[in-house]
Amino acid sequence: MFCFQCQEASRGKGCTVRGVCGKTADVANLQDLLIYVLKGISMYNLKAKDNGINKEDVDKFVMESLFMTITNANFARNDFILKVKEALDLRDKLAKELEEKGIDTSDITHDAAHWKATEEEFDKKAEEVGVLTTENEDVRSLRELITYGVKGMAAYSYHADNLGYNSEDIFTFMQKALAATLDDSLTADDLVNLTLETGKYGVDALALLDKANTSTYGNPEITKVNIGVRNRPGILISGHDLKDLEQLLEQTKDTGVDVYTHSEMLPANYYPAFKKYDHFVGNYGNAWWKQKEEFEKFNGPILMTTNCLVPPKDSYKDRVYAAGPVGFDGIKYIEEKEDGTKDFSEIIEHAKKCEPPVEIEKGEIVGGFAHNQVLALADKVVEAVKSGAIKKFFVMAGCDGRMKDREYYTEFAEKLPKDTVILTAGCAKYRYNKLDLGDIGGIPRVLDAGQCNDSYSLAVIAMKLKEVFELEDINDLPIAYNIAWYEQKAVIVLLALLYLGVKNIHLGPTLPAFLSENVAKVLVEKFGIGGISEADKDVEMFMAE
Ligand code: FSO
Ligand code: SF4
Repeated sequence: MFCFQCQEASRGKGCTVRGVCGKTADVANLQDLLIYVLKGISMYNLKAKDNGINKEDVDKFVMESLFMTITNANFARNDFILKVKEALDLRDKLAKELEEKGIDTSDITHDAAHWKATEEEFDKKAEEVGVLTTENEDVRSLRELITYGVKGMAAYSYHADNLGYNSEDIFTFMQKALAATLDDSLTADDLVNLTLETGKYGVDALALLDKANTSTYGNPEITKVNIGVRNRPGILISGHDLKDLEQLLEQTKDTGVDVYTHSEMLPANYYPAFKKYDHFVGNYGNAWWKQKEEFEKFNGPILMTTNCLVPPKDSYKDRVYAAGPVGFDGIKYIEEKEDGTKDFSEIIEHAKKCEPPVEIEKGEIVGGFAHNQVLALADKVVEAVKSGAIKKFFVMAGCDGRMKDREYYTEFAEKLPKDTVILTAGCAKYRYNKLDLGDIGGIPRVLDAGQCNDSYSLAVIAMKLKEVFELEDINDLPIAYNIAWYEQKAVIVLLALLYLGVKNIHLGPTLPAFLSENVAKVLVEKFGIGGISEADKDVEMFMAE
């Protein structure tokens, strides 16, 4: 195996024996193989699209399969074996259909579009199609940067699609980008351009998900979220899928079972539509990487709707349920029914037999500062900037992770001058959302917009402020970007911000292992991308900018 798609890539280079995330070598290889078939499918499906044939089932298959390969989503060998088989069938069916329609596919010659193997041969084939098969380091770097961006785009498109919002343009782009990563005629410059285009479609995907979420559940509003517990059994729901949460809340009504959010599901508490449920208690625990201790203490069943799953301990494994792209050998999977709904009754019955959660924290945290809410406060915010009460905003969106060097973000937040405000989104927030950082004239110093996709909200806020202050360039605003990344959704968020023209983003705790020296240089020269050093020094550096 060779995998370097996330921030925790071993030794900052890549995992080669087993993933730091817990992914086994055979699963890593099968993920590569699945991506490889998806590229073959894309070649045919783009041809179909060129000829006016639109196959939504293929679009969705590609999107869902991409999502399964994201870090910490699916660790189950069998899920990937089945998916690769399905993918090969789909690819060959598509090729046949085109042939029957008299569409010339003779220019589709790549092995990804033609290879065949029995299930027993999958592992061997998988070893031949991994990341390292692209020998040129820079081309490999760009190809993977694009692929990871597309994985992130697929994840966000998946949630929007669950709520009935999708875009053919986004589907087509994902496949165009996938196919392009096997096109040897493309130069490094072509791939740089494709990377920027990935950012453009990233913006579209984020905007679509924002529309899906807010049209379905209302605009997030300032909310105090309880982080303590009640004395009834509970179900803990994690991941990012709001539709799953809605169904769980509906199905747990009047059952005597409470529902708590975990990690990236916390922002669900900010949506008006979920406030009507009395048994929706609040949030339990912290960012994904603390789940081993926290799931143990929760006592009740846990529903993982997306990543980030940490390989569960035997002591609570029987309480973990998977849905959507998630998978792990030996945990129960809740299938989606034909009509698109899910039946969570098994989890609810399980919960009834469990003890209530052990209290690990008490009190409340405040969030709900997505674009609509912040813009409703715009007068107050603008006034605070004009009067000098707020000197600078710090966008500290992104992800958290288990590495010790992420303590930097807590320290950085603590050391920021009192006249600064942190704008956050994603699980990165758990490094500072429980600190007492105070407020500025009633505006809290940590404004949480929501999940990692709600980083889009922060960009909307920035664009609005640019308008209000009548500035030419978004970079003239008093906003600095100190972003923490972990997995591939953060890659699409980063590419989206670059597409929107944001410069001088600092990325940490380390730069991606998949950026070659030359590709990193392009990002530095074109966009002023930088790393981080020490909290003290960085606070000083940012404040002087
Ligand atoms: Fe975090 Fe995990 Fe939301 Fe990611 S829970 S790390 S970028 O999945 O998607 O922020
Ligand atoms: Fe390693 Fe990250 Fe890949 Fe897991 S996802 S194998 S931790 S690089």
